[in-house]
Amino acid sequence: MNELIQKIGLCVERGKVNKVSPFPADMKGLDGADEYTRQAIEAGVKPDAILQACNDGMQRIGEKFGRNEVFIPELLMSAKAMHTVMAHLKPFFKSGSVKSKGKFILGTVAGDLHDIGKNLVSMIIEGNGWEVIDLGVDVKPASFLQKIKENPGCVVGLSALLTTTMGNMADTIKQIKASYSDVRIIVGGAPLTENIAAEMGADGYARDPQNAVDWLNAIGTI
Ligand code: B1M
Repeated sequence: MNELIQKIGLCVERGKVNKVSPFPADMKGLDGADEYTRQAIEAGVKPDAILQACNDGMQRIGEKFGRNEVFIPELLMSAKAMHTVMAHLKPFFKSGSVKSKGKFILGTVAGDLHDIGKNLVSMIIEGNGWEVIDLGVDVKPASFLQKIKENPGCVVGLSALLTTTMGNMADTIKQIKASYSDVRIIVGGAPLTENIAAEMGADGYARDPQNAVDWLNAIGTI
């Protein structure tokens, strides 16, 4: 089992999506994230352990990127491999029988294209009984405002992965609060801290999806 988990992490790190994928050249013809995840699930490996391996793989490729050892195309392939794994994990985080606890409008803020963390947050919050309205990436304040208008009583979640887009997050919060002062907003993403979130005027900060679920369940809505 451990071996399978390690292989999944390696496939994410190296951007090996599946067996037919020719990238990376030294892994051509070998199983990829797709096949190993299937095998791991069949072998009874816990989805949490698979997710952790993926996060570790992303962490390693991120560090390589930071050291200029890999470039954007490699990052994109890693993201693709991780999306492939997440597609397998999604059913495990979904529980259809739970009555909706409320509506959660989620998006990565304007100027920011990172969506892996946001998608994890989406899956896990949905799995905990919230109706998630995922607006995607590079979401302008006007799009959040429109969805809030259409969904009274909703809670909003904002994600940002770049220090340069944290300003857009602050601006989004300011615009939402100016029009809908009652709407509660939780933020998350690698460059944020609890203090930064508070300075931006967010009501909550979550360092990971479970943290966000705990916060949402604590505040409740409808
Ligand atoms: Co980019 N990127 N990237 N990137 N990228 C980082 C973030 C970076 C740290 C890499 C580095 O330099 N070491 C760096 C940011 C530096 C900074 O600003 N501090 C960086 C950079 C610089 C860039 C570009 C500017 C590169 C360039 O073009 N020169 C560019 C920007 C594009 C843009 O957005 N406008 C860019 C592009 C990309 C790709 C498109 C190639 C790709 C994204 C693909 C995709 O998402 N579909 C990419 C990737 C993959 C990364 C790294 C390697 C991995 C990010 C990731 O998915 N992590 C990343 C380095 C790293 O993180 N080690 C890096 C896994 C994910 C599960 O974690 O997203 O942190 P994370 O989410 C966590 C928590 O943060 C939290 O929960 C998640 C699960 O635990 N969380 C929330 C997130 N949102 C939340 C919301 C919540 C609650 C919790 O409530 C609402």
